[in-house]
Amino acid sequence: MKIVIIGAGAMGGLFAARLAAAGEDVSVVDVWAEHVETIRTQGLILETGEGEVRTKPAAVTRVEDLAACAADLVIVFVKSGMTAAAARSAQTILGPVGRVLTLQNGLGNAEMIAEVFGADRVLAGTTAQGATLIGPGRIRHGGRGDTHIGRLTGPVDDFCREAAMILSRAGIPAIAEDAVQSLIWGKLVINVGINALTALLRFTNGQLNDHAETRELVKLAVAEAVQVAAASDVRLPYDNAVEKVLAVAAATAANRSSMLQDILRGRATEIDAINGALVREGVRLGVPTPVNATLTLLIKALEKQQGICG
Ligand code: KPL
Repeated sequence: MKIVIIGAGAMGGLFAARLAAAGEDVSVVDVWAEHVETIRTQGLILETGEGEVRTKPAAVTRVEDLAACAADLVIVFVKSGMTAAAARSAQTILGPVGRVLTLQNGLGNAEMIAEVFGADRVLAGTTAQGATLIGPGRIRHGGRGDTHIGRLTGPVDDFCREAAMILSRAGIPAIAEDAVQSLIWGKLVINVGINALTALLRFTNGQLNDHAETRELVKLAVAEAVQVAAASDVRLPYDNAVEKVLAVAAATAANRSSMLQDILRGRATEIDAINGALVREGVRLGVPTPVNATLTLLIKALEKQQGICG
């Protein structure tokens, strides 16, 4: 399978490195010229608990430079604010029966891609893998966990199963599943509970468990998310959402959430696709979400104070 990853930050870089190390035909597209140049000249280095893995996937800053590529699978790993643009740019590289996979955080990414390619060609899901972008050409593999992928519409098919198998063979255990919205909301609720709070407090994920006050804030934010999910008729993939979120925070204790990493690197966060999206869904469905509205405003104020344009 010819694979192109758009967005070679922490997660895109991790997937690219693992797929390339497994011998897959993988290329990356990223707007950060220094990162791309480093991958091209020195390779992409993945730091793991077992040592460094060095690979050299093809790397470009513009999708057009892969024009003749006819990819079988495009994986979108850009920040959610860039999803629509990434999907449009993928039109020039996706092969005639190729599909686009999103494992991004937040709501609405799969739907934005479906607007360009049609829902039948979209795979979506979640990953519990964790990674940090250390610098140009260098990624650190953090927490490990399962990746779940399914079709945006309809039950899993051979393509979906093959994509899951290729990822699994590359050391990213992946499962093909039917209930894509349940997966996406399941991850959304986790991000709602962890990301904004860790970014505001500059806490690692694990530190949320250390204080009664932060556990209570997680509980309040997550309770709203559970109510919005129920009003959307989405069944979450776990029974006790607060326990689940605190367990994920414990399992990824040393991680800096992606939102904290964004704030520390002076980049726009995914607040609009996470807590902000929940607030919008709450308004649409008549479910109050005051805690998430407050978290959204606080992160937006923080972005502005740091001169970050959303
Ligand atoms: O998905 C994550 C993120 O940081 O975006 C979690 C699960 C919170 C892990 O850090």
